[in-house]
Amino acid sequence: EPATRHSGLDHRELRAAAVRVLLANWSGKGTVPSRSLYPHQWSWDSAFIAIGLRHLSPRRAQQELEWLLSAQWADGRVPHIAFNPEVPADAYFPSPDFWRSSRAGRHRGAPAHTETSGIVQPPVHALAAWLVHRADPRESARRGFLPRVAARLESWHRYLATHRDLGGGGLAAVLHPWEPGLDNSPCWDTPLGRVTPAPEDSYHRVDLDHSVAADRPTDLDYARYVRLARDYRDSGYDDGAPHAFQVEDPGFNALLIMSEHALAEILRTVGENPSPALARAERLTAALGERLWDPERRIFAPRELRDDRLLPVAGVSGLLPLAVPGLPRPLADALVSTARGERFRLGQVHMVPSYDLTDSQFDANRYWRGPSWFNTGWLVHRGLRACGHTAAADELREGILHDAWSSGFAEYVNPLTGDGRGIRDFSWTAALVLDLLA
Ligand code: 9WN
Repeated sequence: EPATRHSGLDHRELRAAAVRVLLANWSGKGTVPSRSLYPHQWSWDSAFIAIGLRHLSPRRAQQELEWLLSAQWADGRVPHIAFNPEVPADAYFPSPDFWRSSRAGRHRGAPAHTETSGIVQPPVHALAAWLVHRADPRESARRGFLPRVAARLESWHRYLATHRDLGGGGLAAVLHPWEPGLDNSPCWDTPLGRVTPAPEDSYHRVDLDHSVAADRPTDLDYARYVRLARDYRDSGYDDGAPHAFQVEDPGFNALLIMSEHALAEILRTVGENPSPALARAERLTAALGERLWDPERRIFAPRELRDDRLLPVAGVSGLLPLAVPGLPRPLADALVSTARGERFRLGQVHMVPSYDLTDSQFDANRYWRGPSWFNTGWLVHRGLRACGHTAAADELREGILHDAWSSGFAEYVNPLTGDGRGIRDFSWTAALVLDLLA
């Protein structure tokens, strides 16, 4: 019996429990990913959370996105964290006094009224905004939701298309492993390995006060994360400055393409010209195929810009283009067969492992080095459904719901056993469950 075949799950009970998680994590203006480990607002978390919240309260889902977008910088970047000033500074590291956005980011138009980080996360926001609008178009129109967010989303995408096209090939680059959201994935081991670690006595890892060390990135990873973030800050968050870490990630770009299509719908709905968003989507899709397809592993792979080469790795972000509208059929078919093959064993393990099961760097428990996460599972599910793989999509959906329930809405699970890892009552786990149940 495959590990993912389940029965007897009470969907009403599951929905009620997911709602309780989201209500408990609502901070008044946005939702924290976790009360303990992540007590501020995170960028891509809020997008996934809004996708779930729309089934509970379309208005709250709109507010979630509006609040995040109010932390946007004038250069267009949406910061990966919007800090809540009411939360003590030592509750999360790196804190506002590390990022110093209102001072160090002044020349890039960081807001003066609020503190944020200076890096970004995957652009899921326009997709989320469109899905939130569609959940209740009347409430959306009444509040003028789309007109409120359209210009901000357009400027966010323009920032990525211009300031972040560091490779010159039409894709957005990430400058820090926190940016693609898959922090310690083995995908980054080679480029990150070149970064000189910051002295470990120069900061304190608050994350280890809330989570098991074996489930989290190592101290050496953190020392390098700190170095990269400090250097970027000290350049005044200048995308044109030299960067020790510069990678084009397939997941980040796939989400950007999905969001460009959503933005085109948003622009059409508010009576504006959708062509710029559609043109960017087309260019990005072509560049994704030209620059990131690995014909040997039959998956999309990250391109390291320093040496201009594809990294020989298979991570879950390489499967996410499955959800890109209009991905050429042969590529979509190849991705499905890779997902079903020995590297990810879709249908035989719990959800979708974050990294290649056959690689020596796979670790079933440590964060993004192997565990299955609910947001990437949701995205692969969306891709399977869009490509007409209905039975596989249904099976993955059941698996996601079951794993969320049995793990208490864990942050991630061991793909081989389904055991919850990281913290519990994690917001996007609950939100995406609500979406799958709707
Ligand atoms: C750093 C909030 C975030 C997620 C990321 C996840 C983790 C932060 C951390 O938590 O990253 O941004 O402190 O480890 O990797 O995807 O957005 O849930």
